[in-house]
Amino acid sequence: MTDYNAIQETLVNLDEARLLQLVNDALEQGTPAGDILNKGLIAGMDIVGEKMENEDMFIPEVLMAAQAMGKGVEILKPLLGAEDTAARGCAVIGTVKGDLHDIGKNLVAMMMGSAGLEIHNLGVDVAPGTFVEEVKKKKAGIVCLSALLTTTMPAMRDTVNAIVEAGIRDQVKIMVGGAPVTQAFADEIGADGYAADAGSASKMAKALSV
Ligand code: B1M
Repeated sequence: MTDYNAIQETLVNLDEARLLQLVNDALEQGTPAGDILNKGLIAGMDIVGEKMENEDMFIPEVLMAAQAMGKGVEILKPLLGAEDTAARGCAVIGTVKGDLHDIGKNLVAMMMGSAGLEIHNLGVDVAPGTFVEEVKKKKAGIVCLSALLTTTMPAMRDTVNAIVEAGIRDQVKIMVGGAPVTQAFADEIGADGYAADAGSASKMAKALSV
């Protein structure tokens, strides 16, 4: 049986080589990739977050944990949620202005991609105007905004406003998500959808793109 605690502890202890070994071992044992991701890596990252908050871990260490998690996700990627390959529509995704967190956003992008959407990942610290330009350029039907900081949530509102001001609001559905974001906030800023995790974000994008 897969020892999820061991995966979490190894991530927190920044032992990347051992972490990747445990991820591979778990796959060999037949553990579903989604369980390794959610019960191992994401749960481990939550502990890193608590330690960061309590000042038991500092930015360089958190970055190392994030890198190790990224490599673990790379191993799981081909096995996560592959569905069909026919493009269902085009989505632009990015982390909003001022925010550098990208692990969750990249997971959302990956799940949407494997659900058949054509994804244009704009990266982090994306200005409202850049979202507008890319939606126009790619003729995207969905724009996905991620924020991990309470201080960058207003940049989501700014982005929605920029989309309205650019006169393209009726051409694009807006989805928002990230740990501090809620359905109430999504409603308040006029987004079309909110999803709490990558799996539900992918389902919602499929629903919005039909
Ligand atoms: Co930051 N950080 N961080 N950090 N960091 C948090 C978010 C924090 C909660 C930690 C804490 O104090 N407990 C806290 C935010 C507090 C708040 O605002 N409420 C925090 C802080 C304060 C900061 C800094 C300000 C610290 C400082 O400098 N003093 C700083 C800000 C930098 C900036 O962005 N301008 C900072 C920096 C960093 C690092 C660079 C070191 C690193 C990021 C590296 C990277 O991303 N490449 C980092 C990390 C790793 C974290 C924690 C530990 C982990 C985040 C993560 O990757 N989680 C985080 C604590 C935590 O979350 N427990 C923390 C795993 C990931 C899979 O989950 O991103 O939530 P998540 O994504 C989920 C869902 O949210 C959802 O789906 C994903 C998968 O299921 N989702 C969407 C995400 N986007 C979505 C979009 C959607 C739908 C769903 O639709 C479009």
